[in-house]
Amino acid sequence: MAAKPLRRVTTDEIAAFDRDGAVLVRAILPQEWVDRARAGLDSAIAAPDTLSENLGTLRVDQFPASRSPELRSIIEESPVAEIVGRALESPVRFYMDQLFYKPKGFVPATPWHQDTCYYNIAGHDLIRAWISPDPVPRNVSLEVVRGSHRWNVTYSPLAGRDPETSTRAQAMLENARLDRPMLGADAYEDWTYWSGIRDKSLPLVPDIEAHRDSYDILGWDYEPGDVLLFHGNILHAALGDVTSPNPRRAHASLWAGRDVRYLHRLGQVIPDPVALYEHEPRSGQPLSDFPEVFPVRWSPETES
Ligand SMILES: O=C(O)CCC(=O)C(=O)O
Repeated sequence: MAAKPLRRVTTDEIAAFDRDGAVLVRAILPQEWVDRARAGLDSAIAAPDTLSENLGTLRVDQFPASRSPELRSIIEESPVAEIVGRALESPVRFYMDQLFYKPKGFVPATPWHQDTCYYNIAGHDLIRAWISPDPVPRNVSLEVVRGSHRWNVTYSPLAGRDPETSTRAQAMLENARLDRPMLGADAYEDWTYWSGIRDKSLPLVPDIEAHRDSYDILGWDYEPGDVLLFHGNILHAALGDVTSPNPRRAHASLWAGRDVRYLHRLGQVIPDPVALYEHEPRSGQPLSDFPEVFPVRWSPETES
């Protein structure tokens, strides 16, 4: 049985998540899970795999829980499943996780992006739980464009921009280890972000940073024990480009509620969870068609 949170997610927090697309749920994760997150992040950071990528001084790993028992326990045994399920008011299935590591010293910003286009799933009941064992003050913490989870737009993945028109994409291609995108289970052998350039129909993320006053931007001072919840379709970024005496280690898990379905995207960037490939999923299938890969981790029907 999973561990309980320090307190219930309040009705105000549930309403804020629904309205704004993000909410910082303060002081809800017991210290034991903060400590496990720290241990799991440190061991995963020390042992990169083929799905680890250095984007300048930002290190991003895909599916780190698949190789870290501590991070796996955060998915399977911690109160995180209950916290996301209560905010979504839905049974929840774990889809995938990522690690974001910015060492002490120069802490880079994370550019504005939307996660939707990076995965082969679609739906409104998508929620991200972002936790850190480090205090993350406002000047290096996450920001969202309030309400953008309801804009009903899928933007082009940042890292997948067309190298013919984007210097950022050109630089990524030059650094890529591959000369072709790997999209199936073979992506686990070696992988970079650049397969996203395959879908040229998606609009670019607007230049939010250059026009901050035109957007309703939400941000927070984060403390260990808080859980930052944000919607899977929201535009988000992290402030940075400052010097910090502390590292910034973060674990972000993506959870799916009732309406989430498989959707094969032309410009998919991140491989599917490896166990899904043998089921040969078709677009439109609900994740509940794959209970062995995506078991329900928490449900309001079984808990009051
Ligand atoms: O931690 C960060 O800087 C970025 C996090 C992020 O983009 C995400 O969790 O989707």
